[in-house]
Amino acid sequence: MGVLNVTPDSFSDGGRFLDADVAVDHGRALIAEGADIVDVGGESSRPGADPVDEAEELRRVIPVIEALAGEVRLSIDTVKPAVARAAVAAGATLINDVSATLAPVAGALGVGYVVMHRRGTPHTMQVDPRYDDVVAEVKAFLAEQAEAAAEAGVTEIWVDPGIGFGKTDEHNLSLLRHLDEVVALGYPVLVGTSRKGFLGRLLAASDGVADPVPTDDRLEASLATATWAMAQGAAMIRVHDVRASLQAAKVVAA
Ligand code: PMM
Repeated sequence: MGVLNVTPDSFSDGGRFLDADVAVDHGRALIAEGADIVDVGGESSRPGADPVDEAEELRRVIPVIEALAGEVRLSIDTVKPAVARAAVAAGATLINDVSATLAPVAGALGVGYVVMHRRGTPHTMQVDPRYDDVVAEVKAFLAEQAEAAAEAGVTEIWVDPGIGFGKTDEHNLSLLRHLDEVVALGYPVLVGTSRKGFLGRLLAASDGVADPVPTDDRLEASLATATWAMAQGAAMIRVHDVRASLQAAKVVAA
């Protein structure tokens, strides 16, 4: 799954693809690099991000989906029912919902659904997240939500532990360390670690420097975690760097 953020403020690519034509070109580049799915998002979910109103989100994503429909499978990264509906009408066939609230929409529309775990909202999620047992709690949440999605009529259900969404670096690492347990729930697993903050901090700590390694210098770390996730059984990885990730995927598959 290649990431196409049509936002001014996403953490690694904010502002780069805000113009619809530029976004469509980038989507085509992701397809050329081998993406099976392009995940179009118009509202940043990074820690501290401000919500976007519905009209603006629609204005960002719908022309891009319309332009790319028919060229690749499209998913819509949104938490708003109206945006999900319009995106599906425009050609998206997968709803990627970081709020875990849109299963009824996916069920009614007959499209696939990604249920992701998060704690809090972008404004609150990184304020002292705590769990008694992060792996057990995330697994229980995903199992419950996936069952609810099935009851809502969704027939294609993905689960995602939500790396970076209301989790400390240690929580993220625990979830990756025990990803096989998430896979054992029996649903196809999606994992997104690409360029995320914990990688920048982990590399900086290892180098003994204070500032996190910048987003554009996290490719190798992203590939390491994607490779790990695939080896643990993840069925899909959500990435910015499609070509390199696909090469890693081919080697893991072999
Ligand atoms: N991460 C981001 C956005 N959407 N969706 C899913 N299912 N899983 C993720 O890990 C995820 C997501 C944040 O990354 P971005 O700002 O680069 O899009």
